[in-house]
Amino acid sequence: MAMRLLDAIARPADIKTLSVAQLEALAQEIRTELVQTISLLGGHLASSLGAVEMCLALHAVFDAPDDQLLWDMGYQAFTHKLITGRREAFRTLKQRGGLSGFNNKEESPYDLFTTGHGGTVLSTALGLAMARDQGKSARHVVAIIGDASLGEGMALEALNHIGHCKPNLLVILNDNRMSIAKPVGALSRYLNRLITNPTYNHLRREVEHLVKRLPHGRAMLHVGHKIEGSLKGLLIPGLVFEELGFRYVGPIDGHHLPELLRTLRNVKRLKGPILLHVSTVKGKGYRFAEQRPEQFHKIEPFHIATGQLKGVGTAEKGTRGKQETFTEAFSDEMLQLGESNRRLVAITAAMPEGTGVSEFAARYPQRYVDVGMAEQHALGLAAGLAKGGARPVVAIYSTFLQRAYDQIMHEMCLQELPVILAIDRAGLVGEDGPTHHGVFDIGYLRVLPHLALLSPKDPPELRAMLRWALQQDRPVAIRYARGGIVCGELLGKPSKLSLGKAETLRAGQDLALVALGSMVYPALHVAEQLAREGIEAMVVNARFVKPLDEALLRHLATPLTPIVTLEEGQIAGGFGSAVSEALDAMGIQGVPHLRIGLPDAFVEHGKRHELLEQCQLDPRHLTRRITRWYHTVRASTAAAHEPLPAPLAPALAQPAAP
Ligand SMILES: Cc1ncc(C[n+]2csc(CCOP(=O)(O)OP(=O)(O)O)c2C)c(N)n1
Repeated sequence: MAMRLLDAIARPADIKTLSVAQLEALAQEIRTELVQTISLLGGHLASSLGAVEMCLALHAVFDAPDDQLLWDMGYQAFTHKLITGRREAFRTLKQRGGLSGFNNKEESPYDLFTTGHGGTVLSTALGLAMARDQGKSARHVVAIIGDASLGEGMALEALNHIGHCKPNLLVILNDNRMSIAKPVGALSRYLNRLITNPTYNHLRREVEHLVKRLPHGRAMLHVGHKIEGSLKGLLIPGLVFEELGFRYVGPIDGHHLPELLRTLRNVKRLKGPILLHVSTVKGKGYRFAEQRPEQFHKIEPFHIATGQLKGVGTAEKGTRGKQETFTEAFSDEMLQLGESNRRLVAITAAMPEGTGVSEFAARYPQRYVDVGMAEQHALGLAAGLAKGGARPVVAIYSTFLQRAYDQIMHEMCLQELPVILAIDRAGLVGEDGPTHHGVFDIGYLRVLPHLALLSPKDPPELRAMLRWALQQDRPVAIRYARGGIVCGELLGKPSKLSLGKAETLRAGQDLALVALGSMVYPALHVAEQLAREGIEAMVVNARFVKPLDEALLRHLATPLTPIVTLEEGQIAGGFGSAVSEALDAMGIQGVPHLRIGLPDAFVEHGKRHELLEQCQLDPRHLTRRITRWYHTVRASTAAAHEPLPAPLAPALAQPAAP
């Protein structure tokens, strides 16, 4: 087999010697590699297919890593991975111990930041440009951002600031006219107009060129620009960016290598902030991805010849068999509730499929809002809707909710508004890794006054919680894991919910396993294993992180029953901490308490079940840890109750000296 050009590329410098024809051939090899790899492993595909030529052209023109190329998120920059020394490891993409599916600073000196949240790159690029300008370096800083991500609050804030500072900074707008789903927003409409009506841009360049040659041409041009300015955006593409302080260039064809190379070489010489608008096609070069870019944004393993999924109908990883997932239950329950409750509004921030609201959108389009990649706005909007009498449900991934923290506090909780947060992917999400694990929400939500924070043990209980939340006149947040239950068989219909009340699922006098959400079924499993050793564990489905079931805790504390709290979230500040604080506040001391959850570390990527195992949250490890802990506690309490050796007893009976 002939050696591929790609196999000879160890670093970006290796593509600088290639002719345009060779670069075009390389682009095709890369597309084949992308399709083959993702067809086997699953993952993001369509965006990277659309950015192949752009990646190659950028590396051909700029000198990374001296020049700093920053990709927003990075799942669209697999070409960048392939030509920056990661080709041989590419087939480990998103596998445990393998390459990350995003930018990763640990992985390569060509990745400056580890990123997976959208819209961050303009701020970090501006910071790098400012740092450069404080030193003597002449390096170029280039930020590449997608059209949907440009609408993120953080990106718009940066755009505003860049226009103010006017650093030498090149922003590449990778415009494929798609978010994951169809893009929303006036900005997106504007960009679309720029791409579909490029005539004026060419005309303007021609006229400028001509006028400069006339006597007094430059002065005329100056007047011309003023007139042009007064004509506002009627004619001038990119005027919005120009008014913000950028020089707008484009749109150019992002699949035409000669045009890309020529333009990049030109803009490389320009000073100040430049916005280069590059038009690309999501899924380019692979028919099925071009036809179904939303599905191929991130896809499970598929057959290349047909574009069909290999495991059609299989459940999400980490889920038991074909049982319903939390997302499916949420989606279906929303459909039903939408029928009976005309005030129900579903809100998503650019994730209709992932969060399960697309069916609601199709059935009740008037009561569905996709705000685009704008999590902060989603929360503010929900608050306004709730104030106006609607019942908004914001369906959002735990990790992206972090963007809207202030709005949860300020717009939602402080106002005591009945907004419901349906927090999906709460816990370890799997292959997307540390940028996407939803493991902080318990800590950051449970400190907010007025909020009720719940977590269902299984999909049927999520349905019940959603129905319950709609009856409350207060802010409610429900967090649930990716997939479905991780072990055991579904219990029957959930018992009735009531505010701040836990549910006891199994009686036992030796210790209490107080589990939250996804950890309830594993706790039941552990209790069964303990029973084989003659240890009877009570299993409690906590249901509420806030308000906590204090009556239950008081009950457990008389006599002092050892408590194990289990949660799929950071231990620090989490559910176990809430239990400790509550015991402390009630003046209950001496309860042996083991807090099980996630460590104070960013957990890497891998399959969800692998990560649960790695973090010792799988049934096998849980059983071992809890059994061992229980025996230690028993041994130490037995020792504490043994009569003390005679000489020590009186000494300890004395009050301590001040
Ligand atoms: C803050 C944040 N919100 C939501 C997401 C989920 N998400 C990942 S990619 C994406 C669409 C990005 O579209 P665009 O910027 O146009 O890039 P493209 O994939 O089209 O190249 C969304 C919504 C995210 N990663 N970060």
